Amino acid sequence: MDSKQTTRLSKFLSKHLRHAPEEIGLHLEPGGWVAVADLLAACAAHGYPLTRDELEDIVEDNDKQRFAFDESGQRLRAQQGHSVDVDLQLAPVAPPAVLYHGTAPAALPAIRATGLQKMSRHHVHLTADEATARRVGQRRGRPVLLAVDAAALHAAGGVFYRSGNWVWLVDSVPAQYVREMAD
Ligand code: HQG
Repeated sequence: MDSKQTTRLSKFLSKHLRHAPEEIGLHLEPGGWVAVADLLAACAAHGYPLTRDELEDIVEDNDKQRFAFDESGQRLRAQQGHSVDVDLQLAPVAPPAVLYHGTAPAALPAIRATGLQKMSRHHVHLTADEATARRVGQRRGRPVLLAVDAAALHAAGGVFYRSGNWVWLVDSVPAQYVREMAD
């Protein structure tokens, strides 16, 4: 499979495992899982046929490790990024002292006023490394890098989760924990 096809399939999987499972007749189980057999059948029925081996390659090669099989290999899920109501069954973890978030200049006034909000997703997404946060911000033009005082928010009762692909997830970050970093 060439990289164009892989990207096309990966986007299709992201869409349906994170946002619109019903659109192709899937239902996410607790944890966000779907049976691989059901997923392959649904993909084929909607114009995205792929084999189990091709799915394994997509999961393995994905640049952000967006998908993961369960231990049996019979179920797949998106590791994070959902907008559908799903309990990923992650355990709360103490975060590193500082986490980062990349955003766009246009979002800054609202973030200054109301902190980081999850918007259409299930959680606010944070990362432990600045470079990744910068890349996330770049999707919307010039990136603005924000540092989050995760230790203080955690101490104040903020509950943090870490997805299997090392994205840090939290319900919201009140403005007093957000610091704007210089370019
Ligand atoms: C902003 C991609 C106004 C927030 C990426 C962001 C990431 C506010 C946007 C993952 C706000 C939401 C998630 C507030 C936050 N007022 N705007 N109070 N609080 N925002 O896409 O974090 O390729 O839902 O800064 O790489 O950008 O899909 O979140 O700009 O890991 O795997 O509202 O999605 O990964 O945008 O990105 P998003 P995000 P994938």
